[in-house]
Amino acid sequence: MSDFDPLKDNDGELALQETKPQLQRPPLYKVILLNDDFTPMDFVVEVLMEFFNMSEDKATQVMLQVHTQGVGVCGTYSKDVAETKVCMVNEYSREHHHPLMCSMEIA
Ligand code: TYC
Repeated sequence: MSDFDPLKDNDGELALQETKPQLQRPPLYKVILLNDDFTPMDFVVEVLMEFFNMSEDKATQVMLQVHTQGVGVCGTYSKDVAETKVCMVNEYSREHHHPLMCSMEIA
């Protein structure tokens, strides 16, 4: 009978197969604003400053990007933070009777 043992490296020692670490970074999400024809520009700038900590200049730049291109990125966050920001912005917009839409997508 053969002495071959697949669990050993056949010099009498146990053969240990190395495994790759299974850790992966949690996915990030982009929070995005969508354009519409009704929300006033200053309201969008205010939202970007209040909820995304942008300077007035940066907020104006992002608002104009959304206005001309249809969509713009407010920031990139973990899933929980992105979900919270989306909810807060949409709730705030509805409270002020504006149709502004904020949503998220995987980065
Ligand atoms: N298009 C809007 C207007 O002309 C302004 C606007 C910009 C609305 C960005 C939404 O996410 C938005 N008043």
